[in-house]
Amino acid sequence: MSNCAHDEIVRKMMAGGARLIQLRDKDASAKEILQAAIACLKVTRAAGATLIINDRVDVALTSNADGVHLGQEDLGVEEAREILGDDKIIGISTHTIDQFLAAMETSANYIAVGPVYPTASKENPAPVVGLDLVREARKISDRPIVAIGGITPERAREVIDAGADSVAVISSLYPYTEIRDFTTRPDITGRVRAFIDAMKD
Ligand code: 3NM
Repeated sequence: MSNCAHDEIVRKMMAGGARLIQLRDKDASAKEILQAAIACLKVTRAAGATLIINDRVDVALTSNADGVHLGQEDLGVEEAREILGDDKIIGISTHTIDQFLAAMETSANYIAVGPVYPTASKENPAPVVGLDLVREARKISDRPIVAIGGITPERAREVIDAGADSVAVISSLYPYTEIRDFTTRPDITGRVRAFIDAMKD
């Protein structure tokens, strides 16, 4: 997806009400992802929103992003903390209760749980954890929980009711095929709004 304008997508998301955005582009080169991070940060900073970088602590550091999101295979939370400092947001993905418990022993600012539903956006995703892992995680932790994987506006309410504080979404905002095809112009702003409406108390 490295040929699309990430900052333009960020602008559209923010227009719909998104306040915490993760830059994730597994196909981008180091140069492309750093350039994208700098461009996206201009947009989020101007509006007081938050931008974190997926996987890449080096890119988060050099772009002075607001933080980084780590997978189980990435640098550890405390290693990232040492590099980025106490003021940055560090989140980590977990796929089992044992991984969640391990994440609670770290200084992670939030813990992601997933995939809650089947997802096509990730290569080799972990087995679907369902709402049960969200509920279990909520019972044992006050740490912000982010649910991820296959979440749609229709499903968002039950995810929040299960105990998630927020949801992380890719394909329901802009299917990968649509975003590469600039003729279809997905309504990213409208889709973000639909999520926020669905999750209102
Ligand atoms: N991480 P969509 S699921 C990036 O379980 C990612 O940790 C997951 O995309 C995890 O909203 C996932 O299209 C993909 O399902 C989320």
